[in-house]
Amino acid sequence: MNTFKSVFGMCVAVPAAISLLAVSAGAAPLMNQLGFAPDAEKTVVFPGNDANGLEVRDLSGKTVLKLKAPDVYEWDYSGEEVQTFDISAVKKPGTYRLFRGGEYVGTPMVVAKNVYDDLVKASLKWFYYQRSSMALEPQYAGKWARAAGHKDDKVIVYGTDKATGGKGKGTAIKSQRGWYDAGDYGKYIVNSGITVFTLLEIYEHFPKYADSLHWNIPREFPKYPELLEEVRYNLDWMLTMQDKDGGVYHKVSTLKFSGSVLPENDVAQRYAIIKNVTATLDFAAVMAQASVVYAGIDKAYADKMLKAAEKAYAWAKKNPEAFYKQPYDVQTGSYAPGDENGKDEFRWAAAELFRATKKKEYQEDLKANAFTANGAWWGDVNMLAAFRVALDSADFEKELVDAAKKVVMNEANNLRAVGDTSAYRLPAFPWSWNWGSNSAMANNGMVLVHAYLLTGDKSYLDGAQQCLDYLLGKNPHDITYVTGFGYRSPRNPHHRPSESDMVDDPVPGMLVGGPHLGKQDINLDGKESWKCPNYAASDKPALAYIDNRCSYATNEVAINWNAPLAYLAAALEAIYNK
Ligand code: 9MR
Repeated sequence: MNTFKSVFGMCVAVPAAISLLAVSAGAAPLMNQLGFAPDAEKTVVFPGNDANGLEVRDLSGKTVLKLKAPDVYEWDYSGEEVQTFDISAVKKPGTYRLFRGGEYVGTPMVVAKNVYDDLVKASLKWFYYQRSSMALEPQYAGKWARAAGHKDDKVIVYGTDKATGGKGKGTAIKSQRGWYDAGDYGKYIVNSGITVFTLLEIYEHFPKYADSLHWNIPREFPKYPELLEEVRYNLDWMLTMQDKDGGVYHKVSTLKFSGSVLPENDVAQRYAIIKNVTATLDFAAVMAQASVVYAGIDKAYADKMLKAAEKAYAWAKKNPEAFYKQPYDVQTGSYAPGDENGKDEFRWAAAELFRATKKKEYQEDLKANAFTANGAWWGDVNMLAAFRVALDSADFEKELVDAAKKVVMNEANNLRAVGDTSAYRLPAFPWSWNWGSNSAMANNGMVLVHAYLLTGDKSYLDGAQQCLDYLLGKNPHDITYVTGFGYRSPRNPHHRPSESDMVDDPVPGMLVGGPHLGKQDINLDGKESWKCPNYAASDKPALAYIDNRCSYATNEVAINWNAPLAYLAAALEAIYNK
């Protein structure tokens, strides 16, 4: 489809001479509340329609930039008329104030190196806060310290006990460690797959930058870089999910979601639920990737992971139709898209396994399973395969590398075209506005970073900046969507520990899901009083958000959403400040 045209068509220019009537003088600017690197693109959005230009003054009061009022454009995703200024010319590190019509508007704007370091650290530290099976000690967790929850030393294999249709007491396995997925306490292999991949990509692309950061977590493997220490906590759990025959269970969870309680108080029986092909392939892919990343620091662990990856792939080849179907008595997350075909997971696993082993058979499988234009999200991992092949081109046949590069660059070019022409300067597609829309924006940013790494063309980095700007305040709600960051941020995320710990501040560093029109958690018929008030009345996707813990569809948090936020912020820091 022609994305450029369809989205460009929504951005209607209003004739300037008629519309510039200064009807909304004094409106506050929407912008990245953490600031910008000196060489970054810097855009500021003003809702409304104001004849005044913009002045940027430094803290001595000196005007460093003066711009005329730009044309007014409408942003279809919010229905607003806005004016967007490009203030990239302000490059000197410092704190600035914006003035319109002689009045100071909004909050200060910062230009500096390392403006996102704290964000990168907090978004990674959050994975520590999500650890199951262990207590969080005050020396690491501060006021968010808590007792251990979910030991997971006796998880029952679903279907083997009487409660789930089996005959006896059930087969128990140990499935310890690992991160809670989100606001709930489930541990899901499919979602762990894309999350671990994304975190390891930070290490693969920006190892020096990753090593320069420390975020105070307990050290079990002091020789590991901190990021790899954190990721190992989840890899160890993933390894427990592989059965002897190589197949991998979909998830560990209770049958129903728990109430809003602390981990220690969610004591219902947990199950290892149903081996299937997509979980097994996602497992194979990240184990193969991790075996490459960890090889230099822990050969024995890397070998163990590679063996597990090959065994998983072999199981998947024997069971290509074994798709996950949520049993009638299980209500926790399903992580199974309706249109499942397994091709994208096979593609990704084959790409990772070929890089890790150089065995011909994996490359042959990859050649027989052409890239598509889809991804990246948990439900379609095609783009992860494309990233791998496009950026590790030395290993793969040229034909495959060209195909992978084409997929990444097409997506990046479509995004860039939208970013440059949309009223908000946001590279988003109509289908980006879904459950977890904020992660779609972060994943779009990741595509743009990969395009930059492939070409060195800064315009892709500008596109990635636009994605991060949106998440950090350049949005109609004028908030950063990350807890604890910026002037205004979510206070009431759908996150059981934050809801039940009696600490006023939510756990910091969490990216909430973000606006969309799915309305799954709205009390539409008036009969489900536990659901949310109607926050989506206007039918504009970018507005459909509520900072209320009732909103599991817009205000939950999740590991696969934080990981691309961390990647995007880390990439911009590492690239601009190298
Ligand atoms: O991120 C998932 C989203 O794409 C789905 O539409 C939604 C409904 O199935 O589920 C989301 O994932 C949730 C998971 O099922 C359970 N843990 C919380 C996740 C974030 O809301």
